[in-house]
Amino acid sequence: MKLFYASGASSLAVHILLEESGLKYGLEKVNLDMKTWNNGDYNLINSKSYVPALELDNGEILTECAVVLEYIAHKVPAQNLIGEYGSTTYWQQRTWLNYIATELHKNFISPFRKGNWLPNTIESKELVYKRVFPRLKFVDTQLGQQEYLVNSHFSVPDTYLFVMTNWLYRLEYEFNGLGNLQRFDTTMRKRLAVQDVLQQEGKPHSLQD
Ligand SMILES: N[C@@H](CCC(=O)N[C@@H](CS)C(=O)NCC(=O)O)C(=O)O
Repeated sequence: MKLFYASGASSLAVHILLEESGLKYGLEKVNLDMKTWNNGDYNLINSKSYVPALELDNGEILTECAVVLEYIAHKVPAQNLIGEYGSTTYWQQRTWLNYIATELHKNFISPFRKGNWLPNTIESKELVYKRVFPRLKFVDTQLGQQEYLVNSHFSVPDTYLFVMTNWLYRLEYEFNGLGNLQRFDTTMRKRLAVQDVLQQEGKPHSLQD
């Protein structure tokens, strides 16, 4: 498998999960400003122009972060990254994946973006924070004192939530009132896979135009 990624983007969740899974994988860095990668036009890989994209061993391309995450987790059932299909745990994890994709991830995207998906002006930063804060507050309350989102056990939606808390730091947003999420972020950063992946990806994709 091969992951098309941009440093610090939502593809980070997939990268972390691949590392946690123990599966063999390769990496291809995408330049999201130019929509290029090592072999040319990235739109020929994913015509939605987004990362992540996962090239499967048979050459097919899988897209949509939440779906790619679920796909990887099901490949390694022994790792317990996702509950058995149909179990309560599975549906709780699916609910979080959907919530993070639709309520958090997309609300982090600046309505004024030019060449960047994250807000990069004071005005757009404020506007985005107004949209994401109440949703993050909901997650913070649900998380409570648990270490991880579902049953206090590390699983697939935690990798996606970590991208969101990492963006809070990148955008220099306040964690005011989000103490549980801040603790979650610290817990995630202690995981070896997370440390390895952050080091591998290096400096995040620029917030400049
Ligand atoms: N629906 C897609 C959205 C992915 C997405 O928004 N990716 C961002 C990075 S976090 C991106 O590639 N943006 C490039 C652009 O907007 O041109 C998914 O869930 O995977």
